[in-house]
Amino acid sequence: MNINWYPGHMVKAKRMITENLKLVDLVVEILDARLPYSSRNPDFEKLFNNKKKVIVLNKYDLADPSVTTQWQKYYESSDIEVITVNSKTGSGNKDFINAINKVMADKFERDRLKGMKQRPVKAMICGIPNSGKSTFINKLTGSAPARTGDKPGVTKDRQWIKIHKNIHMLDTPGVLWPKFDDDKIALNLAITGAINDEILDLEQISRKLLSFLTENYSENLKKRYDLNELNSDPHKLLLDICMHRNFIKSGGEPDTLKAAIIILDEFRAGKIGRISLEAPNEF
Ligand SMILES: Nc1nc2c(ncn2[C@@H]2O[C@H](COP(=O)(O)OP(=O)(O)OP(=O)(O)O)[C@@H](O)[C@H]2O)c(=O)[nH]1
Ligand SMILES: [Mg+2]
Repeated sequence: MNINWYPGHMVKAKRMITENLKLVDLVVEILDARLPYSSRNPDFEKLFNNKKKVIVLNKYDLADPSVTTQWQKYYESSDIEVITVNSKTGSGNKDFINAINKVMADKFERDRLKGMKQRPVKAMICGIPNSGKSTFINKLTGSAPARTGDKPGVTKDRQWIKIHKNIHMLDTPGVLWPKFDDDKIALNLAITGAINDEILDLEQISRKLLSFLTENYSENLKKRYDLNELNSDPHKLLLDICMHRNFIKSGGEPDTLKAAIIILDEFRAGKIGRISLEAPNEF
């Protein structure tokens, strides 16, 4: 598997993020709760090293809650403010405002001692494509100033938005990095829709997802596709799902591509269950 997706607009977006870094009080790193390691851009980690930050584990509703708790502990043990949110419902938004106020508390206090009036906090949200940055902002504002979409690369330019009475946030386009360290990271990003589907072999990605689910969430898989047993060969399992769902091409051949696309869609929509693709003890 050789997946890379680092088009020119990401290079440009990274430059924009770097330039705006000195203008903001803190960064909000939004991660996908299903893959908090693979969805953390290593370039950002370096870039934001000396910056105040809050980590948002978004799409909490799609992730395995017990694994997410482990991830929260993992970040807390490095003294990083971390919160979980579901941007579709806005659950966790209050915790987010509290986390920002906590991270900014010493600065507020310094300003107060100097007799300065409190300026609005300037935050910049950064994350990989499709992680839910714009949806999160829209839910915080209660309106829809930021464009969203169920594919990567929706936000094209930067956009300042007032999200709370004293917090302004800069929405930025999703950014990946030039080379993924290992196949597992690339695969996790591909499975969750952070990489443009058009450059992927979707049958291959789906087979890998089926192997992972067979190993880690077999009951969910059996239930969703009405299977009593799971074939240990992922290609055969894909064929079984094809047959069950009656995905047959006009010549009578099983339509494995259609099955692959549906499995990925259903996984991404949470229909197979709340599933985490990685846990902290793997790293
Ligand atoms: N289930 C669920 N879906 C979410 C959540 N947050 C965002 N989404 C969905 O994820 C998709 C991507 O959301 P966007 O807000 O456009 O993501 P983005 O990070 O702004 O993406 P780019 O602008 O492409 O970088 C949309 O289909 C959202 O509805 C969440 O917490 N839970
Ligand atoms: Mg966006």
